Amino acid sequence: MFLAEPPLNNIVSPGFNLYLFLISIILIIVLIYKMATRCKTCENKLSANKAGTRSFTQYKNALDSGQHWGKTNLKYYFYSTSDGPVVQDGEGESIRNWTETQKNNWRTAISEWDKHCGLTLTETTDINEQDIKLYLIDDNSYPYLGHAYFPGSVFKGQNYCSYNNATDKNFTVGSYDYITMVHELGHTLGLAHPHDTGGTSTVFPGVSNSANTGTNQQNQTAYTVMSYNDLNSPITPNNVQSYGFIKGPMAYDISVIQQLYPGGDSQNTGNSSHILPSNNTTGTVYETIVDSTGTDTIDGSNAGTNKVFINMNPHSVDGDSGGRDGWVSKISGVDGGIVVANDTTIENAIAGEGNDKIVGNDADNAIQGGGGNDAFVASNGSDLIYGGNGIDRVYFPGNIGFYSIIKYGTRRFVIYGIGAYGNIVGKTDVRQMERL
Ligand SMILES: [Ca+2]
Ligand SMILES: [Ca+2]
Ligand SMILES: [Ca+2]
Ligand SMILES: [Zn+2]
Repeated sequence: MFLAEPPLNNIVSPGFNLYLFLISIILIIVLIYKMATRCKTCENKLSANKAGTRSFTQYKNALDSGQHWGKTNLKYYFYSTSDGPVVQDGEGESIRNWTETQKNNWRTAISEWDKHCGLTLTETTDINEQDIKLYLIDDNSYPYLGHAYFPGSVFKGQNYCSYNNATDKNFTVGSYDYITMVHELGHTLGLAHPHDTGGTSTVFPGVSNSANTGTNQQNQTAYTVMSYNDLNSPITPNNVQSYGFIKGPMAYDISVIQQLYPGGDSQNTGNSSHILPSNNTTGTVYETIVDSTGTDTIDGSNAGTNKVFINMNPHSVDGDSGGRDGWVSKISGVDGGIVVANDTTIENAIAGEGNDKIVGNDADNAIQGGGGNDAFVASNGSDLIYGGNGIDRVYFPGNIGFYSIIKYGTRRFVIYGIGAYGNIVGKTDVRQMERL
């Protein structure tokens, strides 16, 4: 009898804490050996975070330098050796010419910011029109991957990438080195680090230095590209690769940049299929998706029998852990995946032939588990869940006393959530299902 089964809201495995502890130890050891620092924009002393209720405002204040551009049309310009040998901030690095491949990767990084906010970032070949100045510097004595200045600086717009320190000289989109482009451009537009007090910014809750991931591990590049926890974060690869990192601003960055420069492009209009990357190769990235309209799907059906984890919920951007294994939907063993942006609604999900786990959201969902022994976390709304083959199970986050269950034939159940007044507050129609 399914009602007699173990507590339905207990979905954390008993090995969780030990795993987290071991990961933390490895993280600390590797960080000690980390050679290059992402950038040196902010050298202010760190400030301890006050305890208290976490909110988006708290995270926004940590990423907002307080310095912003006073206009929305910004032109960017690629510096070359023909523009003269002296870098304008007087630090004396020598300039190198950008290759066309490097420029194209910059254009991707720039468009990734452009589409999420009301700024219009366009290229110019007229040095007199430049707002954002893109330098490739080549200096053996320079110890950083890049640096940039806030919009309130006399050096505003200046943005430097170090060729000398880059492992992937192309700055391939999704590579460890490409992060520099997205990160430094964040500074150029006015974003600060989550771990220090650049401009008038605060720090993320629970963060006392750049290596801390903070409360619920929010200080990592999977959630903000302004973090230093890129290499060896809990999610990204543990060594420098030409894939496996981020493509653009992530959930916190997107929510903050939208507030600083309201507006932004419609994205993924129509019915969209957001396919989870299924192998580690060039182009495999972590990406935060904004989806404006349509009936949309996160699709992990190309995972084969590798485990798929899908969290359909939009990132809360208020310090929540995601609560159900985190905010990143991904295929096990693949360094890449999807985070749903805060204001985006995904309706449907498809897993693969492995033992997968899917967490629904407040919308009306249609969810397919595929083969394998799948686990589903039920959610608000009127949902339809197909277990597929295997021994599948649906977990309900509330007390079983608040649900009414009707069984239809074999392997089909309809579960109604019961509100405080005996009213029906949600419906989950479960098919091909062995366990509740
Ligand atoms: Ca869509
Ligand atoms: Ca499955
Ligand atoms: Ca739902
Ligand atoms: Zn930085």
